[in-house]
Amino acid sequence: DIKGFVFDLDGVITDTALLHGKAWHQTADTVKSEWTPELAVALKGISRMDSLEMILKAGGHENDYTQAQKEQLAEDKNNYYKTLISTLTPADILPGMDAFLKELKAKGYHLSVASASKNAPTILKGLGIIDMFDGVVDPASLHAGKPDPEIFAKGAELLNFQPNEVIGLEDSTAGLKSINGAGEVSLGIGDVQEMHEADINFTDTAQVSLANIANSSYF
Ligand code: B16
Ligand code: MG
Repeated sequence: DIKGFVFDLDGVITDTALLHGKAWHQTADTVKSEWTPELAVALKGISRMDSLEMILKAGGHENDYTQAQKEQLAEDKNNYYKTLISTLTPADILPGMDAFLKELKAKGYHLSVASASKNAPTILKGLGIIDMFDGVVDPASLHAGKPDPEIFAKGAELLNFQPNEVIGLEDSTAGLKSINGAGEVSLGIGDVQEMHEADINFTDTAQVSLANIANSSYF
């Protein structure tokens, strides 16, 4: 029986992927790596320092910066990103997700957040929904980020549920691998081909509801 839901944040509850992209684009320009739509997609769900490494690699610059310089680049990106997320309001919740969260709370499900973002609590407060969650996994506590199963395993642990008692929601392939590796039911939001590893797939957040989940071919 499903008793809880573990949510990714960026791309599932709100579209901060656009804001991450805006900030990383600036970093790519600084280090003279080409910014492409493919790179933007590949960075979804990837931690801050791993994202920076991928941007440096894209331009063949991975050995051009010292560790201290890399930390400075990541800090600059985060400072810019923080100004971008400071304007988030409840209007920035993706279509259908506010109604879905309310439906889950009304039916007594327990909810947690498994986001790679260290800014997750700030974002949830801006969106006005932090009180709906029983827990938020601290990404600083992880040994390995997505696609490792650890973050979604911890999301279920925070709720005191077994992996097969929760549904994990994701928009990234790295995140889906994490959910599947943790032994949870995976719900992928996005392009069918990109999300082919998901147990349940919806192309859009507006389609996510308990009725549509119950009617999906998985159940
Ligand atoms: P921060 P998610 C991820 O969030 C983003 O998708 C990814 O692009 C970002 O680099 C990562 O969080 C770290 O975020 O720099 O704010 O700590 O999709 O796992 O909710
Ligand atoms: Mg995401």
